[in-house]
Amino acid sequence: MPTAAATPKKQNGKAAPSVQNGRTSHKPHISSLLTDDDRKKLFYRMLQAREFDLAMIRLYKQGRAFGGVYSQIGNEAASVGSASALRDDDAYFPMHRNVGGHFTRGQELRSMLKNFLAREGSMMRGTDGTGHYADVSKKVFGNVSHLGSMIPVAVGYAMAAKMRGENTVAMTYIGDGGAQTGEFHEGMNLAAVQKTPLVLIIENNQYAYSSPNSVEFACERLSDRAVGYGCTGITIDGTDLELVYETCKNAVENARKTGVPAIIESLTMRMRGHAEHDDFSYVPKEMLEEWQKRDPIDRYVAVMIERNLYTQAQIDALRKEISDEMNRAIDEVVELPFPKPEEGRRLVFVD
Ligand SMILES: Cc1ncc(C[n+]2csc(CCOP(=O)(O)OP(=O)(O)O)c2C)c(N)n1
Repeated sequence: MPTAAATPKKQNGKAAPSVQNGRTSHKPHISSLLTDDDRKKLFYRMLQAREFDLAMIRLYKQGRAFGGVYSQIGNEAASVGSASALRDDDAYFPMHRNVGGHFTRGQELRSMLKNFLAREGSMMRGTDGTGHYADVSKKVFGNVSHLGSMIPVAVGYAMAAKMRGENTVAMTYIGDGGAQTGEFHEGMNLAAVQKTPLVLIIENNQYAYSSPNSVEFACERLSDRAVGYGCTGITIDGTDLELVYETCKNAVENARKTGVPAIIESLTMRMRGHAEHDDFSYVPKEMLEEWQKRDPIDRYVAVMIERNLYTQAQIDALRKEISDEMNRAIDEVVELPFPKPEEGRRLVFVD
């Protein structure tokens, strides 16, 4: 596993010197587990996730989105890198900042847009405007809104899969805020005692709504809790795609082999408000500027160019292609009808 030396420290809501590793002083990790083809695929998914978020933000501002728009800008490497470490038969329990993970699991753009734009025939039949859906065929089960509750659910899945003799792993996520719930503790303890192959990514993006890390927990690293449960734990830079991938891959395969769960704390910054209604004026500007230098996509663009996988012109063309396809898909989806009101009752009340 990568060592903690590559790890910036938590910030307690302030710009800390230890994370002033801009693009020049902190070289991204290059994983021997990835081929150049893999790199291109992962890069594409990060770009797709970013474009999806930007499109949803535009739609929100135009009054065409429904409910909150929770962007994952800044979290693309954490989301795509972790989900890529799973096999297709492993189970994925995403949270609200894992659009990149949805794409990685093979979720189709139009199907996601239909759900996010609450159209008839979408996975949640118009009753949801984000990712509270399960796509059983792709083993995507997400997400339980009550923070912390998805951990015991994922543990339960992993226990059942183990009883069925499947040899599969369940991966789930929690934010730095949600990591302070009782269900986090109950879930992780049960996972460790029962030796269930679970990998939990704590997405520490420095804030839970307006609460900074300093009012959330007193330990140095959230991964330090692992020793108390009897599982493995590591804190990593969540803006470094290949570091995330390799750490997660090792944790997934170790959990599969030994049944020992893992806690991986991924350090990032929430680069937008909690959702688009929130102007996040409580976040110091310097802190955002500092993290902007660590933008996961910019960092990986540099890797792509340095390794001669793409030129800047090819990357620009790729981004345009993704953006054009996003706009075409949105134009199609917004023409679709909304569901009939009675659809909202289906699967809630017995007829
Ligand atoms: C048990 C519970 N309490 C409160 C909420 C309301 N809520 C939704 S998201 C959120 C902040 C979550 O912060 P964090 O876990 O750090 O994740 P982030 O949104 O920063 O990614 C809150 C308080 C909730 N969904 N569940």
